[in-house]
Amino acid sequence: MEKIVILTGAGISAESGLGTFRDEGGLWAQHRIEDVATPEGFARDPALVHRFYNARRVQAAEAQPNAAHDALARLQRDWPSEVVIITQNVDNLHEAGGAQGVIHMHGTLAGALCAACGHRWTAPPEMAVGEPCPACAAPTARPDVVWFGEMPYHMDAIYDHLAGASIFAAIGTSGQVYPAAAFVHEAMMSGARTVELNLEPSTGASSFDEVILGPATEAVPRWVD
Ligand code: BJW
Repeated sequence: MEKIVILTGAGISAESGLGTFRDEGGLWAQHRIEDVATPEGFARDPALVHRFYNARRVQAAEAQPNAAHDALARLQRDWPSEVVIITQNVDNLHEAGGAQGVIHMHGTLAGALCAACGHRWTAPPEMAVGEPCPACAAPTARPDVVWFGEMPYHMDAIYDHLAGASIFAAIGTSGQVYPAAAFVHEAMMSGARTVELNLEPSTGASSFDEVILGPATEAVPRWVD
């Protein structure tokens, strides 16, 4: 059966009101990556990191899926082939829009993770420093997200999907963060047709067979329908 593999990034949630990372005024213009998105930053100042993710958890809880999330869920429902959605996003807007089986390669704001024993549980709206792990009681609860220098989640399943892809689409991602930035090459090697949908051409745009420019809420429904 034909398989469509879709990789999404922060740009698909931008029109739902969630900030991207690298656009002008984005999250990385306001926060130092080393401070809030590395294990070393968390070890240095866990309170700062919790404040950063607590604020984003509140914003994400208030956000609604947009026409691009809805269109991908529709594609999954209606297209007579397998449609796999891999997201780098830590929000749950694909699921809220009705998508199934979404692969969260950079984790999710909804999750808490014990840095000591690896136990996972549902994050409270506000995480605090020193919160005990429900499994081992260590005071090492952290957001269940993937920081720089850590291994993204579900990589074996992702590479299996890319190896079987007939179509690969990257939506709203700048192509600056690996390993996601290299998925287009994996898909190409599997013989997939590759397409980028973005507001502006990404760093790796020249690697794609086709580039469709425009806001996700317009470009994605047009591509799907
Ligand atoms: C719109 C739009 C609209 C706007 N409509 N579009 C040197 C060379 C190569 C690699 C490395 C290197 N040094 C270090 C590395 C590895 C490192 C890395 O990639 N660093 C680079 C900076 C160079 N990567 C890692 O450490 C990763 N782990 C790893 O590599 O493990 C080893 C390994 C090896 C081999 C195989 C497998 C593993 C981990 C990376 C973790 C990234 N974590 C973050 C934070 C997650 C939690 C959180 O959300 O806070 O993930 S960083 C941040 O960037 C977040 C995102 O998921 C990720 C990607 O960002 P994204 O989604 O692309 O957003 P933006 O803002 O960059 O782009 C937005 C796009 O949308 C733009 O293109 C806009 O045009 C567009 N847009 N509005 C359509 N309305």
